[in-house]
Amino acid sequence: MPDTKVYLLDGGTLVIDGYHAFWNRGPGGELRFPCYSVLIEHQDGRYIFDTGYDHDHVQRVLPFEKPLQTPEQTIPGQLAQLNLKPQDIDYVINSHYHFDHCGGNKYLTEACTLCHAKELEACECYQPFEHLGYSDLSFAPELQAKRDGAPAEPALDIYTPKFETVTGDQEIAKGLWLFETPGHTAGHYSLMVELANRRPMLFTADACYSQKNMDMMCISSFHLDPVASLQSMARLKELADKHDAELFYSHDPDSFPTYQKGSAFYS
Ligand code: 5PN
Ligand code: ZN
Ligand code: ZN
Repeated sequence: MPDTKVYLLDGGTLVIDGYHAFWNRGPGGELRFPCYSVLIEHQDGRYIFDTGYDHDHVQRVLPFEKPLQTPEQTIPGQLAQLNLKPQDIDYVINSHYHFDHCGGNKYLTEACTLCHAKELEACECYQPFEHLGYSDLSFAPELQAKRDGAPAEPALDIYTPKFETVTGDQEIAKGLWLFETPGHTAGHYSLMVELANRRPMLFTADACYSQKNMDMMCISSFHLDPVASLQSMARLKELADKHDAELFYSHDPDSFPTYQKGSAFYS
């Protein structure tokens, strides 16, 4: 049985203000941070956890985030570096449906799409202040059409993802664990991957942007529920302790350069 391998796919960078990265703490000023996806080669198939942002979407809807993404940093570009095509991906897991985590879903036309049941609901009934976060619905053309008030004629030529929703903590495949970490959004999941030759990798996703957020127990300003967000950060710490797992943060300008990328992998 082949061992599980984990590759990190570099998705480029965005800019937010320091007060958005560190809620009510700052310091303020432009902060450029990385976005990435996680490719897991598993005996049951190829999984991608999060798919980064779409450059054109950000340029159109949030140009103040100054997206920097080369063609090599798109999902097709990153997969090509590993001699893979988008059609080779069997499952997409989305931690949540903010634009910087689902922008590449649309390329993965053969994949079954997995998320928390509450997160799929949130795409249709988010709070008014979550408008920008949930601005990219390209992963679900039917939801996009509904939002646009377009006639619901079934277009057979568009990408129609297969959704599977989950609730609770789940081992979705051997050694692949989803842990509920709500607060940042209603149905946020973090992912732990158990590997043969090293400590488990615990991908926080946006339940914790960076090591600094964890050190200060400071959440980001983008959140549905700040109290739940803080509880989820505490939960990540406990999970890391319990499983002797290494935390991998979602948007950490300091940690990301130390992560293995490209054709290097964790196993
Ligand atoms: C990077 C980023 N920028 C803006 C928003 C937002 O409005 O909700 C989430 C989010 C982001 O992750
Ligand atoms: Zn987010
Ligand atoms: Zn994010």
